Amino acid sequence: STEINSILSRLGIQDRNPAYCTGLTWGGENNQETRVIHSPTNGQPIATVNMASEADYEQVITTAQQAFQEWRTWPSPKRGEVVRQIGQKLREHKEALGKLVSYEMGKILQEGLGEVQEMIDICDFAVGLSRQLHGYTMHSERPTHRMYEQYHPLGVVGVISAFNFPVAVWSWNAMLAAICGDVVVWKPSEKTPLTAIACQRIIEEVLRENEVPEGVFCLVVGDAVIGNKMAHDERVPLVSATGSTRMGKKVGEAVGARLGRSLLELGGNNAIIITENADLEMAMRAVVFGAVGTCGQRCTSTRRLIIHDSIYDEVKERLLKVYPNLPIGDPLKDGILVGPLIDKAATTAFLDALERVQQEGGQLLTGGTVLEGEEYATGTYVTPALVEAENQYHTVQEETFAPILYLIKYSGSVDNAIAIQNGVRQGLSSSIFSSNLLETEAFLSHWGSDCGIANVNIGTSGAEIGGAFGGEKDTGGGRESGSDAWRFYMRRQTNTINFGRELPLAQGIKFDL
Ligand code: UN1
Repeated sequence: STEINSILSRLGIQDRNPAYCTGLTWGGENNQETRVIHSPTNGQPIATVNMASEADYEQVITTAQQAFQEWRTWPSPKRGEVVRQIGQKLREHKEALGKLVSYEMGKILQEGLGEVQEMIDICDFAVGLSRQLHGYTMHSERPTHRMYEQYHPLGVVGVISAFNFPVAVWSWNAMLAAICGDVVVWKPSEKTPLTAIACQRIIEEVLRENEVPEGVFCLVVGDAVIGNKMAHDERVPLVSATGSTRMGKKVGEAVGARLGRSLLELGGNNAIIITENADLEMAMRAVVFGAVGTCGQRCTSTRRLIIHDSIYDEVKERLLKVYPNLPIGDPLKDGILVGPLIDKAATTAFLDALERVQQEGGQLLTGGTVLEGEEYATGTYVTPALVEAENQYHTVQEETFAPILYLIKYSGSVDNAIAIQNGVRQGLSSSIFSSNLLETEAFLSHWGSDCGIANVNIGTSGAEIGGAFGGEKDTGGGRESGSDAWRFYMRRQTNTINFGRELPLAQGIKFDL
């Protein structure tokens, strides 16, 4: 449409100039492989991008390494000032970038704008942090000695991001890395490179005006070959990867084999527990947003609902009133709440999972169809599904990146619900709806939820950037975004300083020459 075209030109993405070779970005110059990016909203081609070759990758890493030599010498608050200006630019372009996210990825505009807001928020967070990269001081056991620790920049940080949050996850990593004095090489999902290019264009002017060395923020638009190179590359001390558990295991193994650091944000199988003491009105809002928001394609999407048997039928009925009336369609249209899945393969995975869970004994209550008609011509608009199931079903144990919500019954005390909630391989997000302190505190206790995120009376998705984000078990153990996640982007150094004229040894050792 003309609006999208004007957004593309405003953000500096032209079909004719896909190599994004202006100034501070590289890739796709050394070979001819191109890819046409289609919008999942209507199947229309948006633009053609050049895919980076291995030679392009080499060039990017070399430039990033050189940039690191200089960038690490900048005082952190000066680096923070650059990030502040990036946040400012993102504010100016929020509407356009949010729309492009919606158009390229398929999430509804409200969520596209929300994603850009997360970027702005992490910029603000990082600016403050740039004056607070503090370590501890300790007391030495030796007289006239002082001990403290420092956090120093690490080097090149590789960021592999997924299609579902095509820009926010980069910003969580890149803005923290930047104030920490690291340089970033970003490999976005090959399904959503245009929003990545738009980000590079948006920050480009700030980088130029502040004379930030070329290579501090790099972009490599490539496929799994590039991601794999990064994982094996000793010049990349930290690889932060978001995606499936299968992908994360490969990255983690490759990085681990060279004793590098990996920060993994992998699959979730997030549950909401609804006890007999829940405010159902409130719970329903959280459940529906969590299960069908982003068409079930958040790593924090609600996939399982664990409901006390005394209220099971009521919860089911309430959901059965809402689900058939969900407004599904063009995610850029006002009032739409559910957009399309990312592609045909995702649609097939959705249908497959529904078929398999029914073979295992699951009961499909509503949804599970692919919409037809002109408005839905891509064949990727689906009706969110509700399925009565049991936790141990193979299909329920897996993360299917689509809007399927499994209803699971529990009886007795909340401990039984917690056992079901924890009874999966993944450990990202979890929540409980209850007004009973004994139940909510049990859920948050040492023997409660085993997830990286555990919420009370809010849903599993939509975490704020201020907390550390990530999960346990098959989710990979990484923490990014808020709290002290920044420490992982730096190397820690312990310093002991002698300001006396003697040389006492620690542990009382005598060593007289
Ligand atoms: C993701 O799906 O990879 O908590 C990230 C949320 C968002 C981030 C999701 N703030 O749902």
